[in-house]
Amino acid sequence: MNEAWFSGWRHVFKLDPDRHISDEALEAVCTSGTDAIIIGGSSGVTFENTVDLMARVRRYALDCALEVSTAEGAVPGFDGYFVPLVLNTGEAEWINGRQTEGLKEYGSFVPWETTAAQGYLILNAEATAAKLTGARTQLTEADVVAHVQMADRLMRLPVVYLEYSGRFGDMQLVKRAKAAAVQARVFYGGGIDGADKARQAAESAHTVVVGNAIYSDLEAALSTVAAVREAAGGTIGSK
Ligand code: 1GP
Repeated sequence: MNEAWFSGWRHVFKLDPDRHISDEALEAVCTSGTDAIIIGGSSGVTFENTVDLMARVRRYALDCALEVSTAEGAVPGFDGYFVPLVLNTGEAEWINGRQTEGLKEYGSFVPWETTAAQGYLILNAEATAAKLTGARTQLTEADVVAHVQMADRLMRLPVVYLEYSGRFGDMQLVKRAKAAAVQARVFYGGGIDGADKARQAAESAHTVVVGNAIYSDLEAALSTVAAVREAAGGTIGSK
């Protein structure tokens, strides 16, 4: 396991700059005991809405990272940066095209010590990110393991992200991905709508990401923090 700045994260809330969250809800999320906030979204992300949300999260003492999906939305001042590479697309634009375009413009400003690539496997065909990137979501277990080996062993990416955004995924597949990863941290996100699914995800991946539930059922979203902590053996922040 790598010792990167995010290596202790077990539970993460992901906030979308393009969606409204009240001050009260944001306070509840940021003081919930979660390890970190990731700010990111698949559409409607701008410099302005990203800065605005970062400034609001900054009132609280927890890590706040940006998932950089567009060069325009690359805002300075975060504790860390993730750059997604979509591994299961046939469109090179989403693997290295947009990333190198962004680096041509902003490469000299990148805080490399706190910037990490995420190897994304998008597995829900209905997810906005899957449609946007032309992801090949119908992967067998052998396909997933091969993608993890490519990301983890060949490319030595520090994160493999199994993304089911909007739908709860196949935990057996997630467990196989985690077992195949030697140095990468396996993130899981998608469809966690309460404690039970959060626990299952925590038993399958290193890091559990909860997004949509924050907006649809805040209490259920908050209950995922303790569920992940319990599945992790009482310590959030452990590996
Ligand atoms: C989205 O993986 C995250 O990028 C979380 O997914 O919104 O379905 O919780 P949900």
